[in-house]
Amino acid sequence: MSKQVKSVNYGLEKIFEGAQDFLPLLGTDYVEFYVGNAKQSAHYYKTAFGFQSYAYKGLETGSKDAVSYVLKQDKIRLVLTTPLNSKSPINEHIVKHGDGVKVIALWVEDARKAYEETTKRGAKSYMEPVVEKDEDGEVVRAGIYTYGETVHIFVERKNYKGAFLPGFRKWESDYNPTPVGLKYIDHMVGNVGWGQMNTWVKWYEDVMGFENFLSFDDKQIHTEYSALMSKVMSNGNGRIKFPINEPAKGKKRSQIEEYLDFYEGSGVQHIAVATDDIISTVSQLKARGVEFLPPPPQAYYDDIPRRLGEHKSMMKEDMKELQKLSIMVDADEEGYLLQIFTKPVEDRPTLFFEIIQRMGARGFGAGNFKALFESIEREQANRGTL
Ligand code: TYF
Ligand code: FE
Repeated sequence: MSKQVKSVNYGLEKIFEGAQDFLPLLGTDYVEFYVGNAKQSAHYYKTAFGFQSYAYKGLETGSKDAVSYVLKQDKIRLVLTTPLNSKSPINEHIVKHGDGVKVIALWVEDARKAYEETTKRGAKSYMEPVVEKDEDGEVVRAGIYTYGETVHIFVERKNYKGAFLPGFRKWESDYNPTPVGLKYIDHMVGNVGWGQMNTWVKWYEDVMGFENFLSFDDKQIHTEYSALMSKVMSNGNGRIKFPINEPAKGKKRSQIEEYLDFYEGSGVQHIAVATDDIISTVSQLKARGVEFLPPPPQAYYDDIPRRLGEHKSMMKEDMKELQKLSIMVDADEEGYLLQIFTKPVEDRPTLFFEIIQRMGARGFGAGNFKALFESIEREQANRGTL
């Protein structure tokens, strides 16, 4: 069992008992990336990650300045957006950050109220409430800035029966590689600059009504060369989890600093997607060319029975198979989890994906941090950025 968890606050139901949640969130609505070439990115996410064609807007639908492709796999919706001319403000985002996440959209009952409650508490406005309509009904959206240039858009779709949003049409394609078993977004992690973690922790508490659910300090998260700090923020019903990382002083450049240097600011570091069969999902992703971090050493696998502790007998997966795929295993008070991390999916060492299967555990794999960060450092050393 992991001994690295400093503070565990699993009783979220209790924290929120009695108190009114002023920002009820139903789930993640979509994640929008600003990219240099949405057509090719869409092909990558279909071919490599098993996403399905879902919706489209572009010149053919009257969208003159930008094209967006919407991809879907179970509950996950990705939107890939690219500008069609040099005047679009999307260009500035891409020039500065490279391809990356612009929008973490949150599904709400009442977008106007979500906007009012958060801006009243100090959120900086990105987009005042707008009502968009088509023959399938109407959607209300409003947005606020979070860390860096990243934004949260609140999406109210209770009076809408169309596929995605007004302005989009269904995207029919003859090319639809099979899904790989990705189910929903488990968490999305933000990297913020030196000394800014607690500012953003407080922002999520004050502005969004979130709670700090887990904390890891640099004494727990370090390797020989680098360190970082991380606090996990969760909304009231636990459906939305946003860990926030900040670099800490080490002998060499930590992966968080590397991210901040290459993204040129704070932004989304990784998107963790859940599967209920990680062996099948990861086997398919590898066969389709998704690149994962180099494997942890044998000693890491030798130590798994100790980390599993009392959950050892519960484990259904074959350890040899997990090791063959370089999947990592950790446990906490409530169960175990299986996880693995891709290499960055852009040429800049910025955004990457995590594949996670939770078998009762609600933690984030603290027992894997050291092995994971050492794998990342081997990659940094290869790039000459450690
Ligand atoms: O989300 C998490 O906390 C885990 C571990 O730079 C992690 O996935 C933490 C920091 C990091 C990479 C992974
Ligand atoms: Fe994670």
